[in-house]
Amino acid sequence: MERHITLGEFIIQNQKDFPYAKGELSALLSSIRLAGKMVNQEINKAGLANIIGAAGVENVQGEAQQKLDVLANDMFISTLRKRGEICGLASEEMEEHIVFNDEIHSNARYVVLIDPLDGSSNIDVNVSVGTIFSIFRRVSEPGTPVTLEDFLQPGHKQVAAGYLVYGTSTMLVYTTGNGVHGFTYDPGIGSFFLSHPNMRVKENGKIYSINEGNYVHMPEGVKKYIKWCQELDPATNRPLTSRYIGSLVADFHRNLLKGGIYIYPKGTKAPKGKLRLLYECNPMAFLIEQAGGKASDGHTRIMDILPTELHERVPFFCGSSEMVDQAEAFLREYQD
Ligand code: P6P
Repeated sequence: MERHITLGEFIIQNQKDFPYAKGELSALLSSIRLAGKMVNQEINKAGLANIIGAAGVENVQGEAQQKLDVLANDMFISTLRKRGEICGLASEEMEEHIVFNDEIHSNARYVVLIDPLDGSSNIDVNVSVGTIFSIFRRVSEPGTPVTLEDFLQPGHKQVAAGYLVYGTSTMLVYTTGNGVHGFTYDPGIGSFFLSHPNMRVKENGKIYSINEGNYVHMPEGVKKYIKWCQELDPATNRPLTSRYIGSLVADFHRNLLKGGIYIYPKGTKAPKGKLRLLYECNPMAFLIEQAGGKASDGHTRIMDILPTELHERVPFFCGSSEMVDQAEAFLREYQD
């Protein structure tokens, strides 16, 4: 039986997808693959080992930091540092970006932004969590220490983005601007195999994904969109289905496969929304656009937003293009 191609073989076969790179981007994706395998192993053990539960410290978001958050962050930093491809890294778990400014790294051409373990509050209840990454070419001069400006680039400058979803199976899904490709991990062999080549999201879908517990805090246009989703109208395949896992990577991945929209709007509780532009919304926006979908803050294309702060939040509407268009129409109608 013909076996599937591995991630490593796929990267080699598609070197042409990595413009300008002399193999650096390929090596970078390979180190993310390695770190993903290590995190996956820890997550699978979490139910048994004593690393479950809060680490007793708070991260920059003021959230109780799960031990696996800390572990995942450390694993990605140490794995990425060992390869000479990046000159700096920013993470949800750290207030400031870190500079790799020894001789080898300060001449590297890429920076990585990462949410090492998104949805980590779900770990203790055995719900899928994920790692999200975003890769840019540096804008500062090689040979000099990386600067904040290297990280504050608009999403359309990304050279690669992707996620690992640690679920019933572990998958790595990424894009370099040449389509979206999904790889499923076989722990018995220790390799990721191409299982979802050229992933495309349906233009329209039946699933809307939003935390309706925040309904009273939402803008009027979002409330109207939710009610529209729930109306009985067979002609437009309504009512839709509500699915909300509370883990962005898991909700996004399901919508990518089945069609749907994920919304985290602004609200009185969260004036700018909850999700982070740089290491959650931008990478997911790159992926969904490469799969034929859309991502906006309700008005502006996510990847056109010029970042001003490392941890800035934005409202997030992402998924099937016709569903994002419909939600945006309600926001315009109610001037939200
Ligand atoms: P809420 C996890 O904390 C996260 O960043 C996303 O993974 C998830 O979609 C969202 O927040 C859940 O937030 O407020 O609905 O619990």
